[in-house]
Amino acid sequence: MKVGFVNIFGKPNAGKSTLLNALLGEKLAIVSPKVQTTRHRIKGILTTSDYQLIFSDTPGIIDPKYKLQEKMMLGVKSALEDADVALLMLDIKDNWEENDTLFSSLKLKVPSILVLNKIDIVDTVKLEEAKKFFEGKPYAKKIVTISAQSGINKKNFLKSVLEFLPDGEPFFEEDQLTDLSTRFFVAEMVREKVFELFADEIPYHTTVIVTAFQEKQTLIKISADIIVQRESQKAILIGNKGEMIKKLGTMARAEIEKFLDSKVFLELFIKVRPKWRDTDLFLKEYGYF
Ligand SMILES: Nc1nc2c(ncn2[C@@H]2O[C@H](COP(=O)(O)OP(=O)(O)OP(=O)(O)O)[C@@H](O)[C@H]2O)c(=O)[nH]1
Ligand SMILES: [Mg+2]
Repeated sequence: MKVGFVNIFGKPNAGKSTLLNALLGEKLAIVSPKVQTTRHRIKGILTTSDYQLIFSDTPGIIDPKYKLQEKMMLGVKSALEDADVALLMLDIKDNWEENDTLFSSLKLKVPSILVLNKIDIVDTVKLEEAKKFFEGKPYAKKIVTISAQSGINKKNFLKSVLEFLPDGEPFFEEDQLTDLSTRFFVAEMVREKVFELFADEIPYHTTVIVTAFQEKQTLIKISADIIVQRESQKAILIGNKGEMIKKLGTMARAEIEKFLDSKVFLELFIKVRPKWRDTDLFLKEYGYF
């Protein structure tokens, strides 16, 4: 049996989370058109009788400016350390030189595959140019071109990955999909809607934590805190006569019900915690280790 950690790296917005979801056939990681959506390393496990692949989605690599971002980069670091194969992913429309510099700086000792994503938005000429640019780079043992959003040829994709993996014993039970809790994914779904509904600094000053999760007879009752840094942000989240928080709740609930396959009662509370992004105690409380 082929077994190994297949960790996805790249700049923010490359499409890493979209790829993880496509590979797993399940929406595990939240996705948004804004940068720095993912803040944690998220494992997605794919097991058959022939292999167990433990994929990891990671936060987009950045130069951290505050403590939350430092914690985000710790998730990247741990994934760099235990990868058996690295998937180095970029948005084909992004700057190739910049990505080249980033991928070289990772100094990977394990085989890595260059994944050119979003090929649906370029013509074949551009695609060939990109392939030529990356061909022969030491970190590009192989080049794979995909559109993670329109759907990938999973069989082909996995074939490229399996080539580089060792034989081994599985680490996880065959029906285990991830190593993170349901509460984590629920909080993420609320956070995804914050990314969708609000602009500017709001998504970046916000986090979400589930504070109660009770399975009742006919539904699941969930309470979550939405944490912001300032009173003015709380007012924006609430909106005129509460219309924004209501909209947020409705959208998040729909997503959570799909994920849990159950009716859900969702209660949201907004809390102001000045400078939570730079305060160790808050970061820990909100799940950023
Ligand atoms: N056109 C197109 N858009 C894509 C493709 N893959 C992802 N996207 C979009 O690109 C944006 C970013 O996707 P994500 O999966 O959130 O990117 P990410 O690399 O996880 O980003 P961070 O979590 O911020 O590091 C989203 O709007 C996706 O819908 C693709 O193949 N084609
Ligand atoms: Mg992501």
